[in-house]
Amino acid sequence: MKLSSVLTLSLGLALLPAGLAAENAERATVAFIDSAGNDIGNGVLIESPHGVLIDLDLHGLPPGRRAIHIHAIGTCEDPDDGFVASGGHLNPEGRAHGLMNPEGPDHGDLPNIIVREDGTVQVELFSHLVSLRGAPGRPALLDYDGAALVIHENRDDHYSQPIGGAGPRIACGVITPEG
Ligand SMILES: [Cu+2]
Repeated sequence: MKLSSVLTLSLGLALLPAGLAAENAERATVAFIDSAGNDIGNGVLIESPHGVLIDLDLHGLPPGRRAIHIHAIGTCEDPDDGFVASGGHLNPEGRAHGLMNPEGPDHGDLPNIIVREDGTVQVELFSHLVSLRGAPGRPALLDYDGAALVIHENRDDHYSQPIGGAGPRIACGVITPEG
């Protein structure tokens, strides 16, 4: 490709209306339940060229810093059993856990969420490690067995194995294709 056409191409991309890419981006939704089976809010996941934006609007959670991860199986069918059916972290390459771990992170790792005193949290997280439908180096959340977002009782120390000391699972939401 000639330099001039490269320049034209990059200019063309730069001139795209800012909202257009996001509006056309693939989305998934997540409806969360707690361990009593109560609705505690929702999330939206939006595919980007570099990963997935995770927009959360939750209530009914214990105040404080809580771990949240992407777990490998798209089910929250067992609140009475602590959501173990959602499996371990999305981790197809068997990496060590932890955003701060030199051997990590695994593909399910995310920063902690911080729940307000009234039990609510609104936050945008971003994972450059995953994709909704599959992309080079970024495993798909919407694969044959899906994936779930799982909130834990404790904060994630982002380092220790296997899950950063996050403790029991207190909430869960299945990542579901929109539409
Ligand atoms: Cu987890």
